[in-house]
Amino acid sequence: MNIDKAEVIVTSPERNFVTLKLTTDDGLTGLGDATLNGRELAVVSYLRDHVVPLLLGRDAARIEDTWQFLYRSAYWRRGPVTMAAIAAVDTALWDIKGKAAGMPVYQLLGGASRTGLMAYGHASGKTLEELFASIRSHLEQGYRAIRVQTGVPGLKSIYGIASNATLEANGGVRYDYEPAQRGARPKEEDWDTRSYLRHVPAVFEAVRNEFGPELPLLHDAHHRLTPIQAARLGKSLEPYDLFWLEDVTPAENQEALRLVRQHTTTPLAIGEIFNTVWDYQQIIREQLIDYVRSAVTHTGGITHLKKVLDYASQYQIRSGMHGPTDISPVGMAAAMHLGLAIHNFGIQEYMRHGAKTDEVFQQSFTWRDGFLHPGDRPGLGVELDTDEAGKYPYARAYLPYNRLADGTVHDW
Ligand code: GCO
Ligand code: MG
Repeated sequence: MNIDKAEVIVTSPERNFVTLKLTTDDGLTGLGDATLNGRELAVVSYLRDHVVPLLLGRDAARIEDTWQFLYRSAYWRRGPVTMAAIAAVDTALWDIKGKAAGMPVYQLLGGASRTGLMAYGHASGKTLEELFASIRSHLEQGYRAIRVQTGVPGLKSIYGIASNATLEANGGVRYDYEPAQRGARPKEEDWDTRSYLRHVPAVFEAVRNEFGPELPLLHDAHHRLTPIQAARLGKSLEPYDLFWLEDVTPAENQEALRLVRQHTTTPLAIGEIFNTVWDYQQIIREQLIDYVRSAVTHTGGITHLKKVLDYASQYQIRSGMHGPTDISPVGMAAAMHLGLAIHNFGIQEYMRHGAKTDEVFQQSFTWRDGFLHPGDRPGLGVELDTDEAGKYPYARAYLPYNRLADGTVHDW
């Protein structure tokens, strides 16, 4: 079962996706997600120019060996581009192994540890009224856990809050949150931490008053705070019993989380921009977080993320895999198989892809009563329609960024 063909497919139904498709000499195919939002073509080149030539003729059954070969032989380790490329190869090989065995990937990972994966969706609104409407609409869609993002008085636009500007920029397609915007330059947004810190606890109080104590609520600070500001936010949100508070500080500085932890019992989630176990080494060992946020797509695939999560499980730290729409249906399927199999599953982020994306990627997962299941087709359960994919060429798109009132570039 050798790899006979390796294709990198770029398609942009509603947003850009990069998919690696491997075909073996006995005709099995496997898919891997290599999408790196806003920097997609760097991974395309890494794969096409450097990895594909190495894959041809390799034994498709040797997943661990291929992972180690790609990681170690490059010499230049880690980083989002490298790890997204390795992830795509790894995921495609798991897909092939599942098809060869006639089993869904979760069976190969040890079988199901639960009947379904609780998922959270993104509710947002510039005003309380819009936010409540968004929460209600998510509850109607079946969500049993909800991320709450809010506008802040005095700020024009904040990443993560659906707005009319995004609607226009994306040709009238409404998203639950702001995707990378198509265009030649990133959109500039504004930020003011003091207003944010004053406003957010009041919003959570209002949400709890309206929706009661049971509903699990999450919030993403998107790396915008200093450690002491993060500590204050965690403390001020304690009365509202958050499921988690996400990315409170830019976590390249793992030590910063110690200070946050000393001051608050609000559970912390981190890791959507991490790409190896080394990014987690200290924060897991010192129990500075409660949830691992990495996506299979950005963390070296199923093989590597499973190792991170097994390490985390020794400290009762659970998974909370990244799942916005910039994770393709292939990456989402990989997350669902892994999440179903591991013992320390926590929650899965999930938002629906658009109708065009669902035509390009034929999927077999189910979404019932707030729970996801990857389905029981052999492999990942996703197929790519290359004719459909070909209808949507790559469209340049950038994530936005922030400036403070005095013009300083800020974390966004
Ligand atoms: C989340 C994230 C996303 C990221 C996006 C970047 O928690 O879902 O913060 O909104 O910003 O995936 O590409
Ligand atoms: Mg996030």
